[in-house]
Amino acid sequence: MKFAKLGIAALTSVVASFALLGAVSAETFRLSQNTGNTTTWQKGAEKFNELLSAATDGKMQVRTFPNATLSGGDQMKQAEMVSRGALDFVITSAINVTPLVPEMAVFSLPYLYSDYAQVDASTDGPAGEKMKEIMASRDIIVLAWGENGFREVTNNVRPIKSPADMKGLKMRVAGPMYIDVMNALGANPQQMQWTETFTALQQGVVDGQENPIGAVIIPQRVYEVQKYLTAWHYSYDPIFLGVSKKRWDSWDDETKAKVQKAAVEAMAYQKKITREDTEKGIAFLREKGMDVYEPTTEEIGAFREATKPAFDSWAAKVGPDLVKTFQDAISGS
Ligand code: X2X
Repeated sequence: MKFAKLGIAALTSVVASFALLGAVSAETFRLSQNTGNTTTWQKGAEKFNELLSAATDGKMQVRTFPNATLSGGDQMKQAEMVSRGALDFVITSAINVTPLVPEMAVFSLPYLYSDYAQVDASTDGPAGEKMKEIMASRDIIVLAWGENGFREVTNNVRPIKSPADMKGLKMRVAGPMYIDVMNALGANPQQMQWTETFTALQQGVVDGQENPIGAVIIPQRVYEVQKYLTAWHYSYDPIFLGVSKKRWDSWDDETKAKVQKAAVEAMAYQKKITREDTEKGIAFLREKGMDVYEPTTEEIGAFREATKPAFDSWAAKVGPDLVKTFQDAISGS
């Protein structure tokens, strides 16, 4: 009897120490993303955690911090933090990385892309690989491309059907290239953190903004504070799931393979739900009371023409060879 009790006690303590060991060897990594906790970015991040912890029997966990809280709400600073190893993972969009890696602006050059087939031909081919190399040289390992999407313009003043309609509108933008694009259209751009934009729109500090429908406008309820939307598809914005080189280099090949696989699957899922939500998006926004305008091919041509000075100056900045790599992928699609 006594022995049996002792046996159970010993067993319990062995089990407890194993549990403890397990707990000690489990590691939680930090992932920053700069949209709210309802977006497809967040869902992609949560999927990544789910897949990675399943692949490692719970030994690797990823905690996601939305709204760029780890960089004090500064969406551009996340890339710099990942680059120096102050953050493990990041999900962010191309434009936010341009202060550190100007070449990332190539994706979002105005009217570079017309459709998803062209996008996929570049992210999944040599153009996407080239960008991964450039990012790795700045100590950010891009594990997989995901999608923010084609950015559409919204405002509270009037329907936008031509470049002239943009004149004088106070537009919130995320990054430097979009300032030049808005200036080319005669608007009055202002760079602002995404986390501050909803209130700025609500209070009329700015008249409008531009963001993708499925990934951001719907989940962050932009329709509650904006009347007009024009689906002008003026700029495509990818997101990526990246890891600091410092962290990446600390892992053995087996761990790297698990992280890579979880990232690729999580971003494929994120891209899929983003496209689904975007497809249903215009009908949804109309239901919510937005006045949605879908420009004709000629009208799109006029926007393309008007934004060409910004295309040219940024193409020069990112480098003609890189632009050509992208254009080749697009024309081959
Ligand atoms: O700030 C934006 O507009 C957003 C959320 O789309 C980006 O991060 C670029």
